[in-house]
Amino acid sequence: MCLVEIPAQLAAELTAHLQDTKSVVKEFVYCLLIRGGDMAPTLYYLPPSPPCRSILLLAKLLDLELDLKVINILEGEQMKPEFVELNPQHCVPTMNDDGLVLWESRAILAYMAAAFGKDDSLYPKDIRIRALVDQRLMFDLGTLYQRMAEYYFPTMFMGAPFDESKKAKLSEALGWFDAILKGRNYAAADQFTIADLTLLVTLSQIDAFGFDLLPYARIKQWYRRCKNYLEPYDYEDINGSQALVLAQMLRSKIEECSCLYAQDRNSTAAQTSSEVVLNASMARHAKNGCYLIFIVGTKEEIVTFRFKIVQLRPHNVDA
Ligand SMILES: N[C@@H](CCC(=O)N[C@@H](CS)C(=O)NCC(=O)O)C(=O)O
Repeated sequence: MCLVEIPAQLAAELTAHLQDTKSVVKEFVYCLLIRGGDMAPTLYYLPPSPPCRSILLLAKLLDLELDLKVINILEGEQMKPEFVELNPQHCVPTMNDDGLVLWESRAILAYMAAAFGKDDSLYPKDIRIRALVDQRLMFDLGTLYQRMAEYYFPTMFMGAPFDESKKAKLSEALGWFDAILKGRNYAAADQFTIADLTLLVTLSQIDAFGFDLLPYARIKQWYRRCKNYLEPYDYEDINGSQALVLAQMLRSKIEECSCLYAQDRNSTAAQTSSEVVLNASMARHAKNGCYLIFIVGTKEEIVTFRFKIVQLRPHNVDA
């Protein structure tokens, strides 16, 4: 149970007051005190989701109890009417703190640090430092995380081939982040802030996906420093191991696509450019660009499309 701290003078006044009050009134006052301190914010989340991981890490740092509710987005649970009613954008993490419903992980981080921080070190009140923290939070949201997602997620979720231009965009963003870190131990302030937290979750995911971080010396030092700082706060359990879960999903998808590719190359060789019927899964991958295809039949529905494979592109996998 989370206890409310009552200043000593108020406690003394309350006790004195309760002593000459009837017991029914006493119970009412006790009730109010206990309820006020007992409501842990609810977090709707899924453990491997990177933005959810940042919220869990901050809760650990703040020693804040959360009422955790898993929403399995891989099973479409976020589309259940009661969740959409709460968050029309149906994404996790979503927090409900006594009726204040928030989503967008970086907004949740800012709220949690301001509302539950013992001091302002994680989200400084000094407006010039806070401006830098906010800029880094937005850099992560709109640039670094975004570019990581654009490069890896089409492959991880749909088996699309990697796009080299997206890789170059991610390298560019990492270069900017490396430059931001020039002369700094942490991303925005002299100490660890929520800017480091969200950037760390993104960076650890990029690392787990196998991106080469060697060219980014400052990032590598900062990465080590932040991991050391968070190690006593269940960093590995909450973030490190879950980043590997997504990396494994990516690897499995790559293997699945390579199999499809090999399987199809064989059938093409056997049938030497005769017509083939693609099943639904193959058709989906074909649509995602694994094959150059030539449609020779007419459409009834996707599973009965008839394609003539005229050329197979090398499967573009680099992780
Ligand atoms: N920018 C958001 C991203 C939230 C997001 O895209 N969450 C994903 C899981 S990582 C999700 O809930 N997807 C399911 C959906 O949007 O329906 C944040 O940082 O909170």
